[in-house]
Amino acid sequence: NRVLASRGLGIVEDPLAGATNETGRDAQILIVEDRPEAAAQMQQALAVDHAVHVVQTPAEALARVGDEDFDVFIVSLGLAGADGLRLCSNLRVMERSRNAVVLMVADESQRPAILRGLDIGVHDYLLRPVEHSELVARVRTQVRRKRYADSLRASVQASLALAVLDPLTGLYNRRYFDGKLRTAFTQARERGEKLSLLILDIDRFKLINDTYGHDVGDEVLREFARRVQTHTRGIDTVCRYGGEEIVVIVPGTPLEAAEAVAERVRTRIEEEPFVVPRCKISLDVTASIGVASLLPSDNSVHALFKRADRALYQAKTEGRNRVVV
Ligand code: GH3
Ligand code: MG
Ligand code: MG
Ligand code: MG
Repeated sequence: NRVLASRGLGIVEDPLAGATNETGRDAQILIVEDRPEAAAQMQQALAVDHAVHVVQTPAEALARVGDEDFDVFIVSLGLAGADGLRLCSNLRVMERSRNAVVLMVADESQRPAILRGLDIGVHDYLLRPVEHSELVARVRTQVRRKRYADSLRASVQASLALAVLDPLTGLYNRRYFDGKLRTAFTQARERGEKLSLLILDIDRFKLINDTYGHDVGDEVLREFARRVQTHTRGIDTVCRYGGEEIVVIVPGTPLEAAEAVAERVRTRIEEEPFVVPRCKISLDVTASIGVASLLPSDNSVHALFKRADRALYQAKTEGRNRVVV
């Protein structure tokens, strides 16, 4: 595979490389057509290349979308007593189908509806009587285009994830933390909400590395990350700040409640030994935690961060394995 670029986000493979030999076959297709003969003809033409399903009403189509992923929808604009165009519009915006291909089948007399369809993002249309080879070719082209778009989307998402995640622990990295803390700070100020920050640091971690080796140290870091993540809430942001330091942004939470969170996390680390299965060792690990909350006098995130860092330093000097606010 050709390599496109490496911009500090890891190597991004060229998504076009796959698209060029994409055949546009083996798609999941749903035909929405209430004229049995027309439906059967389209199904027959497309079944050579694809898996083809047929329903008769928009309601049936929407029910199927809830359960299955389709690549292509072929919607008749001449459904008796039902609005095919509205279905097209729904399919284009619904989470489950918005990346799928939508094609319309219409009569020449329905030009205005076709134009409206194209305007709301329907990909293409076919005029009745539908010509088999044209149907097959248009579907194939759209499937190829969709797969290219899918691979682009996937590689963009992968790059974005790489840019904000720490590879060892899977937590957010410091780059992400810096931006997120600024945003949380601004929001809390604007809305008059509470905001707290935890800084956690493993006690005597260097000793673990020195005694058992760096690999065991890495395993301990992963387990540390897992426990902090598990014992905080979904809306809290857990990031690996540096070596064996984790920071947690705790929005909407005053100092006393943040202290309770910190105490719970500290206990969960202390009370269960860390097991490294590969080496059959079980280690007693503890961590020190500094906690701080936003004050009206804080001019920037630095003031908040500094207080939490000082609290952590105090926890270390007072004997470790403790929470200081
Ligand atoms: P304290 O209780 O004062 O925090 O003592 P400590 O030994 O934990 O503190 P110190 O900052 O002296 O040591 C941190 C160690 O963390 C030193 C560094 O080699 C190690 N470290 C940093 N990143 C990693 C990593 O990704 N993997 C491993 N295994 N070790 C790491
Ligand atoms: Mg240290
Ligand atoms: Mg440490
Ligand atoms: Mg440290």
